[in-house]
Amino acid sequence: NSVSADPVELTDLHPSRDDLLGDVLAGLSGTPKRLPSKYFYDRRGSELFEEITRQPEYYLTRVELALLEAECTHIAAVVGPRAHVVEYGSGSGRKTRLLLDALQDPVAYTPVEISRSALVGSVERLDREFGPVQMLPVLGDFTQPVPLPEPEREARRVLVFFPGSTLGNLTHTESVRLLTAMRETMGPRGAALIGIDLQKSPVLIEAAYNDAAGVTAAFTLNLLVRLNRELGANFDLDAFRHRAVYLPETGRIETFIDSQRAQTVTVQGKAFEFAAGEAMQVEYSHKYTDEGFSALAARAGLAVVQGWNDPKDWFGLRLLQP
Ligand code: AVJ
Repeated sequence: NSVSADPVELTDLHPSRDDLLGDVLAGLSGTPKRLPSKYFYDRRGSELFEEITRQPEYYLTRVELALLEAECTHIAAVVGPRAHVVEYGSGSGRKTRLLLDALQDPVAYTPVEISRSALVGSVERLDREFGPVQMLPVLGDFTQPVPLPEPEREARRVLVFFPGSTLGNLTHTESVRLLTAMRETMGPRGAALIGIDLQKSPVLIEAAYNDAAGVTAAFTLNLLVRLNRELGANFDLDAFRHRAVYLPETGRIETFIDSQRAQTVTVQGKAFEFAAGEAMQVEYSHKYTDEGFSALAARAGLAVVQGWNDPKDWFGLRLLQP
């Protein structure tokens, strides 16, 4: 299943059009209607996400980058030499650069990323910058089992890197399943470095998902643009609106696409009725407490062995081991 793509070999496990269609038809048939957030990341969606990270309200990326920069020497000391770094949802690879730079003699780098354009772009840049690190990219959905490519040089341990609080997009049940799969991937001597957005003032959290410039709204609605293009759906972009609310009781942002009027949308000949004001659920972004995150990890057989927070305790990095 590998195709050669100069200069590095790419394992192509990209979800097929049938996967997308099946997930969308199932999601639109449910009550409430739902669409999976992993489908946000087509070429345009990955670009819009990068633009979100530059918005003043979206503190997550800025704070995590500063935290990584401040702590990467300590992190590298705990991880030790000759790691095979496996990153889930690697995106642009900006955080990867800091980590690979700090680690002692990393052997290989396996980004697992669903956006072809983001993956190819980041691997080309990192390959130029980190010559001795073997690039073993996997194009695919990290919530599905991913066969780990074998580096030419033997690694001392696998380090799974999962920054960005992307774990927060999964339900707790899905998170435990993913963390369990991660434990399998890393093996008994492995470790995982996970970025988590911490619970804080609801005003700050809600602002991060409702930026004034409307970039997050464009990012959310781009999902409908994608379905129109790739599945021949007929979502009227002017008749749907982005809405994100933080629920302190569940510690999560819930993002909806609201139908502005009663309307019918057709996807591959199947009609779906939307009522006026009907909310379609498109994303969760969970925010964590220390206890809550440790409990999730424990359910997957993983222990938090070290943690680092930024000075305001807005964002954390946690090192997990079996
Ligand atoms: C990339 C998954 C971390 O949930 O904060 C940003 C995605 N969605 N704004 C997040 C996102 C809306 C982001 N992650």
